[in-house]
Amino acid sequence: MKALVTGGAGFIGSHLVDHLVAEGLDVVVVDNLSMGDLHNIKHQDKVTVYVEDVRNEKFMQQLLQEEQPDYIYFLAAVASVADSIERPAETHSVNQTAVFNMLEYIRKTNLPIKQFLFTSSAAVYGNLPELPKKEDSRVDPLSPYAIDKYATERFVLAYGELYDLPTVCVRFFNVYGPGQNPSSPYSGVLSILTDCLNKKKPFTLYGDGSQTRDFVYVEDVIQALWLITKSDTEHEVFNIANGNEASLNAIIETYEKVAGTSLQIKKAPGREGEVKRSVANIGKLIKLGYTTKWSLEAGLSKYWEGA
Ligand code: UD2
Repeated sequence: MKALVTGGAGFIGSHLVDHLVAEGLDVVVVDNLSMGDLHNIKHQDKVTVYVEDVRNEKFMQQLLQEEQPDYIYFLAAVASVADSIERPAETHSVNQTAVFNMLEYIRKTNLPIKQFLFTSSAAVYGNLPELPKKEDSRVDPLSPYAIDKYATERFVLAYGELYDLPTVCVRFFNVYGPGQNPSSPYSGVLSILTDCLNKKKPFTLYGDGSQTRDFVYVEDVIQALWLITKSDTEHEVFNIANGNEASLNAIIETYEKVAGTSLQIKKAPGREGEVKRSVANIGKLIKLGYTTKWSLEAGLSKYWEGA
């Protein structure tokens, strides 16, 4: 069996690649290294890596023909709401057009795939008050990023239904763990917190810290992705989260305890357009056999150990 992972040198992608290798699959990675790093992949010697952009349509078509993957995990994205607001046309070309072009090619050539998995985001839910977020909750995509993710989900599912393709979508909540790049102010807050605690740098807290998120350790995310693959599920959307709501203040307090050091905090006004509260219903995943193995405290301890 062969898997293609776009964005396979990125934070989540590289963990997935390592898992797929361990499961005995042949793995092919396409990554333009805009955020990713080949060192993130533990078993580089066992993986075929193409440093390319998923927007290179000709390249991607040739790759699909030559490699004939059974499983396709589309993780390549510009995963930043802020970037999508600053450069909507460019982020659209990655977050939607590249995915659409691949689907269209698979349809036209009848490429015999076993599963096409598209990775979307909790961003699609926007700021609506219903909690916890269920896959069939109302959506309110507010940024070009969220709109691209939602519209692409719809393409992926409609292509699945209309052309009998085995497609599935997942919505990541706040994923954290080793390998997350803390270099941008829009990087995951836990990678920034780790960096600040490690280097004794001040941490900028946006807002009063009462905003909540559903943080899920990357190993649980990989568990969820693999369960979805093994279940041969089609035409469904799954939240991938921990299912627990934690405020940023509570997270900081837990992390300080875990790290045995205190954080220097600088206060700043809350970020515009931010979601106030976020937590997922993970019932659909649980039905596939998902159990969260990493509480926030355990995940933070493990993350801190390796930091
Ligand atoms: C996450 C996703 C984003 C999008 C969004 C949808 C990540 C990294 N980002 O954004 O792509 O899907 O969900 O809702 O998963 N914060 C600070 N100081 C910092 C950095 C962050 O106080 O230096 C705060 C930030 O204002 C927010 C919280 O920490 O309230 C979490 O921030 P984040 O960027 O990790 O994730 P989020 O939920 O805003």
